Amino acid sequence: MFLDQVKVSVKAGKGGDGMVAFRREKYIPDGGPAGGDGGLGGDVVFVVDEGLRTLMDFRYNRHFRAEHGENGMSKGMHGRGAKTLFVKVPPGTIVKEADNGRMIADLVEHGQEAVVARGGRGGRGNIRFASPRNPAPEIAENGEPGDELDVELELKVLADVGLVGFPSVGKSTLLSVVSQARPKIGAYHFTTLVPNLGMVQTEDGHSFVLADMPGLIEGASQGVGLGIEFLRHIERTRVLLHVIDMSGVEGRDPVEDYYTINKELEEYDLKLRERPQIVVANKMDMPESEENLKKFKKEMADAGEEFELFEISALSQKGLNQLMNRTAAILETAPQFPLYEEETEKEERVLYKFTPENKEYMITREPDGTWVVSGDKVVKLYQMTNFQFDESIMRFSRQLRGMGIDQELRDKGAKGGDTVRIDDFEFDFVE
Ligand SMILES: Nc1nc2c(ncn2[C@@H]2O[C@H](COP(=O)(O)OP(=O)(O)OP(=O)(O)O)[C@@H](O)[C@H]2O)c(=O)[nH]1
Ligand SMILES: [Mg+2]
Repeated sequence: MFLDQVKVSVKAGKGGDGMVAFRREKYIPDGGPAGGDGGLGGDVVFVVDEGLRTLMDFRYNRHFRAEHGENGMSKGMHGRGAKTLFVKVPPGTIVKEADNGRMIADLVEHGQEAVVARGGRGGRGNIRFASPRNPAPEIAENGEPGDELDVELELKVLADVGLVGFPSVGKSTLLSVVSQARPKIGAYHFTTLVPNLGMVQTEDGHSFVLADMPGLIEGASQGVGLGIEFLRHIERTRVLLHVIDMSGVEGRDPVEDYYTINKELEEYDLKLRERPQIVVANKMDMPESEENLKKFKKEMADAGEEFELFEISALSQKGLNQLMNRTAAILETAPQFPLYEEETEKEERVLYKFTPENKEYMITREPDGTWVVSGDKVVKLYQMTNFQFDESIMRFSRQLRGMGIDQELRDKGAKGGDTVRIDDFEFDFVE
């Protein structure tokens, strides 16, 4: 199966907790604070690896967690920062926030990186809270939580090789026998309605993406049949495999087919005729094919048409290796297009840095009368408070007051003794 969309969850590391420590004995107040800061939590960074062509690796691995920063230590020692977690993605990967579809990054070039989840900063140790008025504070912050989010990865694949030809010549059949792709195959025209992609692995160790296109007919470039829609996809491929039904079972003439398809390609875009093209004589298992091929070769030679031709039978899987090896070899030297030729102009390609929304708090009331204070900033303050120390708790309540939360609670009618909840923490409101 060709995986071109996958949802993964990422979680950056939490910062290490700051430490409360004193130089000598804890109960000798002038010992001086000696608790170090926590280290930075690890970021989760997506990086493009040109060796990857699919999102296959994400099939069984969808959770990415960076490590936490190390806690601060006594004697003023800081905790170590955690390593960045690098997640490799193929070129052409678009990263979006799963919740709202917001684009985080459009990863195109080898080595390009995007920070998808940022690690939390380390909590400050008590050294940092010392002041002339409070020379031995029992205050330390816990580490900041790392970003946590689900992201949608989408691969905008650009096929390297495109299969073109009349309907029912066997394009989908060919794709199905050289790759894991399982396109619909049918004895009627226009079985294929949208391009199908498959990864081809040649026996000599090369790989490329092969696209099976809907059938072309005369007038396709003018919009006849399924027309222009997918000619755009063909335009992005670097090598064309022109599949011709040599059996003539449908009553068409292979020579005419050859000219008709090339005329349509040319009328759509002249450049398509310059693209390397291999002629694939298919259905060679049929009795009439041999004779038709002889005639085809002769007429082409007489007309001075030059191309490489491979005889195959997609149905009985004959001649496939030679064709695929040669295709891979041509690809090696075929011109490279800049990825996303057209889109580059339309969409601006920025590297989005992930910034969690810093919403201010919100106060709501539950049916049982509990006041609930929510919002990223408040919850973060709570999580970063070390509740083992009264001084730390007092600092927390000062911060809430500073944000105007006490006042707003009062304005909304909160009375002394009412329950207030922040995250999973409940306390009494004090007037
Ligand atoms: N005898 C024979 N039949 C073949 C061969 N390859 C494909 N077919 C048959 O030809 C018919 C059409 O095959 P598809 O692979 O669906 O053809 P297509 O080119 O993808 O057709 P569209 O999607 O309609 O454009 C099916 O009935 C296949 O079984 C072959 O090598 N030999
Ligand atoms: Mg098909």
